[in-house]
Amino acid sequence: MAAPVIAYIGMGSNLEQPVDQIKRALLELGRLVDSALLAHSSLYRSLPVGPAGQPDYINAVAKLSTQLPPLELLDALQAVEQLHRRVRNERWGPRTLDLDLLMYGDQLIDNSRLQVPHIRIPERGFVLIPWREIENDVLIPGMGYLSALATEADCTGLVKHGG
Ligand code: A4P
Ligand code: MG
Repeated sequence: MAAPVIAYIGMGSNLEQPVDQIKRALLELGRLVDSALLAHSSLYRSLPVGPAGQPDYINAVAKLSTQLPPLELLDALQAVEQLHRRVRNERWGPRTLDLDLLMYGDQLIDNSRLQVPHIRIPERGFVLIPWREIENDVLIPGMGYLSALATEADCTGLVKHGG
């Protein structure tokens, strides 16, 4: 068995009761094979980035320990998306559940299916602020420290759900 690696997952939903979608997805992440859910952030409401006219998003970040290799973890995350009847239409369009592999240990991955760290981390307050809630600081390979990126993040319209 491979040694466990820490991975961070960005979660987003803006269709069909997004709060319930994210809560269910957290339970499913907790059941991933050869993995353990170590922590997760609060749920946040955020303004949509991408095509206009779509509903607000609910976003969260989860921390896993996993023995799955990166592409197997991506397969497992996409299987969870499928449980939520995710339909892929337009880029950045509305979705029942989006699970992005933000970071996988200290690895830099760039192949046809997977870029890690996720390339849009630095521009997304809805990822950085929830992430900072569960991780005081971490060096994101090739991007810098989470704390520094989070300080500069655009947080317009980002609010803790229920808070
Ligand atoms: N892929 C490559 N790298 C990764 C990775 N690190 N994690 C590939 C996950 N997947 C990765 O993804 C398309 C392909 O990216 C996958 O098949 C995988 O092989 P997708 O989830 O089908 O498509 P997508 O999500 O529409 O595209 P993308 O580029 O992942 O979009 P993002 O960056 O996820 O943006 N606004 C708010 N407020 N909150 C959001 O959560 N999310 C998006 C989606 C847009 N606007 C948003 C939010
Ligand atoms: Mg995605």
